[in-house]
Order: sequence, then C-alpha cells, then structure tokens
Amino acid sequence: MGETSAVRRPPSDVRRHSRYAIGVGSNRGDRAGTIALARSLLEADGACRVVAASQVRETTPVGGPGGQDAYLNGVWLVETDLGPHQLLHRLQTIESALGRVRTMRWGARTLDLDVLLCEDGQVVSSAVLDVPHPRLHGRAFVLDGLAEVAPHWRHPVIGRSVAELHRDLCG
Ligand code: A4P
Ligand code: MG
Repeated sequence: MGETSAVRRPPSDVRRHSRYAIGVGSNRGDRAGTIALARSLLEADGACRVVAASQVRETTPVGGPGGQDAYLNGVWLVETDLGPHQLLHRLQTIESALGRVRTMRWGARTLDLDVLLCEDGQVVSSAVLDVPHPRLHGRAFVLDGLAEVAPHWRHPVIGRSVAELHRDLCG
C-alpha cells in the first residue's frame, strides 16, 4: 500500500523509509552473476528494496596493485527502514556470503558494496562508516551510475548535486 493510500494511518504507523545510494563493484569471478545474486540477497527478506538501478559498466581499476582485471560497477537506490550502520552490516554480510576475502586495500574483489549517499542528507562519521562515501566525488566509476539514478540528490558536505559533481569531474 503506497503512502497516498486513502486510509489515514495514525502518526505512530507512518513508516520512515530512507533512501540510500549503494555502489556496487566486482572485478573477480562471475562479476555480473555475483552482482545479480547480491541484489537478490539484499532484497530477500523485504527489509531493503532496490527502487532503481543504474546500468552496469565495465571500468578500469583505480588505485590498488597494477594488472587488475576490469571492474563491473553500478549503483542501486535502496529504500529501507534500516539505519546506516545496520545497512552497512547487511552489505558486509552479503559481501562475505559471496566470497569476498579482504586481503589488501583496493585489491581485487568478488564484490564491494559501499554506502555512497543518503537522500535526506544524513552525514555519518564513525569508526566504521563515513557517509557520504569520502571518495565518491572524485570517481567517475561511481558518479556515472549515481548521476543516472539520483541526479538531484545533494552532497551535504560539498553542497552540490550529483549531476553537478558528475559534470565537474567528467565534463
Ligand atoms: N567504510 C567506511 N565508510 C564506508 C562506506 N560508506 N561504505 C569502511 C562501505 N564501507 C565503508 O572497506 C574498508 C572499510 O571501510 C570497511 O571495513 C568499512 O567499515 P572495504 O570494502 O573492506 O575495503 P575497500 O573497498 O578496499 O576500501 P575502500 O577504502 O572503501 O575502497 P574504495 O574507496 O571503495 O575503493 N576501481 C574501479 N574501477 N571500480 C571500483 O569499484 N573500487 C575501489 C575500492 C578501488 N578502485 C576501483 C573500485
Ligand atoms: Mg568497500
């Protein structure tokens, strides 16, 4: 039932969904299959819903050791009642379930799921989570997908929309 339902709910029953942009990356194994499976796992129990998904693009690895295989990168918009740390925990559980082994920073990975940005402009800065993702505005492999699904979302720290950040970086 949508929020425009004719049935008036008491205030305590109003659901407080947040929307988050999730960056998805894979450069090892069956990249497309892993990404599809990750989406199914994320949506499996109904706590998270992917309401938009960008194209998945093949991209050249940035940083890390040389000689890495190309990535597939995309961005999902996820609607959920989970808080940002709960969401991170869920993403990391899915990364592990699909064979992610953390060896080195920016090393090859079967799956990387990053919390990029929250629609409502939340800023999170904790020992395990930074939102907006600290490197999102400098990365075409993130902004290409993000600008496709959330061009009007604003970066709460930089004060520019995603479309503007994309133009700034990619022209
Ligand atoms: N963490 C803090 N904030 C966040 C957040 N917003 N989302 C912490 C997710 N995690 C966040 O991440 C390291 C730690 O960051 C986590 O334990 C979490 O508590 P990780 O996924 O274990 O390792 P990582 O991804 O190698 O590190 P990092 O620094 O997040 O890497 P980046 O910046 O995400 O870059 N090139 C292409 N073409 N495509 C890519 O997808 N990805 C990277 C990784 C490098 N080059 C790439 C790509
Ligand atoms: Mg990551």
